[in-house]
Amino acid sequence: MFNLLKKSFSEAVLKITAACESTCSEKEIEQKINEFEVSLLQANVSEGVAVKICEKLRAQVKPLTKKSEIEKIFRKTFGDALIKVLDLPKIDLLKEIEKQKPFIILFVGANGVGKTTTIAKLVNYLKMHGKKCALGAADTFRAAAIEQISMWAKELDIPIIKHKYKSDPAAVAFDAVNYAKANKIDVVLIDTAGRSNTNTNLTNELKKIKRIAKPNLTIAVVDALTGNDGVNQVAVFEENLGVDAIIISKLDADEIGGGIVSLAYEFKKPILFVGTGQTHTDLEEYDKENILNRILTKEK
Ligand SMILES: Nc1nc2c(ncn2[C@@H]2O[C@H](COP(=O)(O)OP(=O)(O)O)[C@@H](O)[C@H]2O)c(=O)[nH]1
Ligand SMILES: [Mg+2]
Repeated sequence: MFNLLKKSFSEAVLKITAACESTCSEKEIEQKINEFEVSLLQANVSEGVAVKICEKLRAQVKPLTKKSEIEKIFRKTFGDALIKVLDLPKIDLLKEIEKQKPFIILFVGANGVGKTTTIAKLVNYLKMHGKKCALGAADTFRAAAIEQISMWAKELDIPIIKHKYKSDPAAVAFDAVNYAKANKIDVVLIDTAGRSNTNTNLTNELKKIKRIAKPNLTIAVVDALTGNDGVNQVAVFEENLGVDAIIISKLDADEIGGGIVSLAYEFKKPILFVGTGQTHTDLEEYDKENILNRILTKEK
């Protein structure tokens, strides 16, 4: 996990220490920090964060800094800058759910990012906390999507409200909410279709679902692997629909690593959970220290 970002960091430390005698010259420091900035960008860290981190390093690593001190300074400066970026507003989901019954969650995200799988994971989490859930299969764009979410509903043993393939997704959402009201359901999770994120039909469809279902929470699911495109995807949903929180999927498969840092920096919205696999138990609550440790832990 996060191997490229880890490597950027450990190589930057190695290169700068190798370039220095007992102390470093200003030119060497400048050159190595510039190289580090480029490697951060290559590891999907957005420009704003990379620039900030490197400014801090420039301020901390001085020409008379002892070679033996450099790794410590790099680690501390990089770690402090990252933890600041990863420190996001929080939503206490279980507490929010207590306030409103049924609590309605709308999931949006580009095609294939992991929305449906994430919904299954969240259902499992909510069930473990004693919440009664129901699903709205409002991705009516693909027949297979309705089958896929129906299989999750079966596996997790919860009700699902679905209509025919190609039917109006807003009508599915409407029925799911009414079902929940009539059946004392705590949480309704509404799946939606993802196409290209600039598709106007999809945007209008999602707006209609939102108008009709009146979700308490709109969650954008983003694939950790998409890097800067993930930032663009969320920006489009934020602009057209409004996004309250983010869930990042596929962290287990993220060999690069900067995506989560960029999403945190660009939106400063709560990241509720991270997805770490393909089964319904592969969901972790977002924990900034944990993410930081994963970034800073040396590769084996
Ligand atoms: N490795 C990994 N795969 C995931 C994760 N979440 C989803 N996937 C996989 O990504 C693919 C697309 O997921 P799906 O939920 O259908 O995406 P959707 O089109 O956004 O609904 C599936 O093969 C999932 O098993 C995750 O956290 N880790
Ligand atoms: Mg889906």
